[in-house]
Amino acid sequence: MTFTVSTLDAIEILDSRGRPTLDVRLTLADGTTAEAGVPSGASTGTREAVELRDGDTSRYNGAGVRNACAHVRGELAELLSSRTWSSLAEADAGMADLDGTGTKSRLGANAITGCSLALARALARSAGQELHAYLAPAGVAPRLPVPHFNVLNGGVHAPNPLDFQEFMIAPLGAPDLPSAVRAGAEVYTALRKRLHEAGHTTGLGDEGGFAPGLTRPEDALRLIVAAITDAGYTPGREGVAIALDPAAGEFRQQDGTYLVAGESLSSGDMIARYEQIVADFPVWSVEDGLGEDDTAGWQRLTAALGETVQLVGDDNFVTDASLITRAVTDHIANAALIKVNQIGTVTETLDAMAVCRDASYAAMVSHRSGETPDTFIADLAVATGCGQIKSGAPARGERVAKYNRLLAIAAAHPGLPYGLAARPA
Ligand code: 2PG
Ligand code: MG
Repeated sequence: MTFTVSTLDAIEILDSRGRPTLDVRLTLADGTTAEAGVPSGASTGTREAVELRDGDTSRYNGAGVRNACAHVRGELAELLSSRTWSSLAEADAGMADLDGTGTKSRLGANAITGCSLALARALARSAGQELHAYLAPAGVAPRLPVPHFNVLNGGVHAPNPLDFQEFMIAPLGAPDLPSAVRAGAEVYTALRKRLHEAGHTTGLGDEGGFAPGLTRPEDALRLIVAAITDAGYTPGREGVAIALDPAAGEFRQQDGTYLVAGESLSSGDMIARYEQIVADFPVWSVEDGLGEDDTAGWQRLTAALGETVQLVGDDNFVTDASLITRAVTDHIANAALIKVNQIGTVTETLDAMAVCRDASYAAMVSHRSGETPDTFIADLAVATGCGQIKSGAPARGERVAKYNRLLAIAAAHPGLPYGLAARPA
């Protein structure tokens, strides 16, 4: 299906952290319109596509995105309306070429991401398809993903002393998506009660999880296991399991050691710590367990735990098909986190997910810590059949918007399977 863009515009809006981001609006020549809100991360990999921020310290401490908006309505609008395109992939490649930097830093990865998301949405509408149906790659069976609810926040997402960034609950044993959402919300409520009774604050971090003044990750895990039981669920893969994103790059020191609860740990010590954690707690998945450049550590971690635990690369893979391809050769991790704005276009994101499928690596579609109510990632997760999504707590509007979109898809398509994608042997 060929198409032409007739108008493209963007305005500066606020994300869930109160920082500026873009809302992109696009019209196709056939009159179809679509919008997209652009997410923004706080714990970022060094090889991520680069957001364009104005740097004008008289506005939003320099974080304004007026220049990125100007590029949307300027160069990007000019490009997309200049000709007829044969596919989203062609238009995405055209935007990356126009930027010309390889990191999308000239026009802004935030500007290009917004255009790509809005264009994909418009093309789906124009074809009369739901977004997940439009995005589904040929030969891939769609599936409702296991939601990974981030119920306890630390690291750079919360002002508490907890070094690990995300403690998620994953209802792997739920029979269907509505039951999984219910389990997530019930455990979240039970955790609030536990924390309150133990005298901890129940204030929230950036992704809607509680941010108590805990220090040791094991103490957080103990409370979460208790909350799972309190809510009437079985802790573990047959019921509600736990997934961690320590985001270890954020507490890796100059000398290569990791500072956890005031203790300085080598890569080897960290691996031993994870081995103990997975022995003691129902942790089924660990993301960014080590820093992005700790390649030898990642190889040892994968050798030690890769057979039994899902090991997800985020900061080291940045949704980049070539980096994931290299990691497969290097025996690093067995899964990739997937964020559209980390690489900058929908097409490159689908490419990264295709690499995962070919290599039998799992893939988990992810929100960012700075979000808008945009629900694109819910459709992306269903379309690609990857079986996993993380979108923060089962609370706060910008987080639950994605889970609620999944509930709507589930209701409209009762035949869609739910759960982890089967990993080919
Ligand atoms: C992560 C993400 C999302 P941020 O590290 O996985 O949870 O955080 O968006 O801050 O990079
Ligand atoms: Mg991460």
